[in-house]
Amino acid sequence: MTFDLFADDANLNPSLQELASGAFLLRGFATAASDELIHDIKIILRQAPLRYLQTPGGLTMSVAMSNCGALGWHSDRDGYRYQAIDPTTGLHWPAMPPSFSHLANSAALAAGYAGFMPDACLVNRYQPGSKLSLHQDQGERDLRAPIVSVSLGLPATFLFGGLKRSDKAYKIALHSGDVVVWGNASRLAFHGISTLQDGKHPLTGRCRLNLTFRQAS
Ligand code: MD6
Ligand code: FE
Repeated sequence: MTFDLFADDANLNPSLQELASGAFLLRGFATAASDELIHDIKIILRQAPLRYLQTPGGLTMSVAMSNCGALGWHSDRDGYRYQAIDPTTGLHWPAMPPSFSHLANSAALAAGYAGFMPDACLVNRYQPGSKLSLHQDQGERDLRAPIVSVSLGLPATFLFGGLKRSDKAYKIALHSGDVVVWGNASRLAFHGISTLQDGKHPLTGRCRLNLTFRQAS
């Protein structure tokens, strides 16, 4: 029998991988909940349809976005911000379903962040050819809270860099059900998603859906 030095303390949860200080990958953490999440995403997108936002520089993003929760993330020529009203419908964003807040809270806890109470959830849809350039998530008022990001459907390559845009970015394959929790020393790390490859997934068809939870206010 081999004696595993680290079995008892360093990694109690074998599906928890530390990507960098404060950033964790929980492989398959959302798999059991994924049918319920997809069901709830469909309801949200009927009330707040996916749309292609403009960057402050005037480019149209290739990832289609919507939101649920008290606040939604928005971008246009005037910049990035959180707002309570969906500019497409003029209504409040749909409420965050309990399936979402429960999953986000338990994933954060599993990564060592107790008491995570998201008030904003960005729903991202990537179709083949979509990508998200390297960026920092920094519009949230309190940077002590982590971000929780859930992948559903087609796989994607997550780019994870450092605190400077020029830092080398590592590539991490994200599959359906994987959750990334991101805080503390990594909270302002640059990150992005490489161009999505074509494929078909039983849960989503020809796309990847991503839920990104924040404590924005
Ligand atoms: C995505 N995710 O996975 C985009 N941000 O589609 C993000 O931009 C992200 O996964 C902060 C923390 C984790 C993330
Ligand atoms: Fe991000």
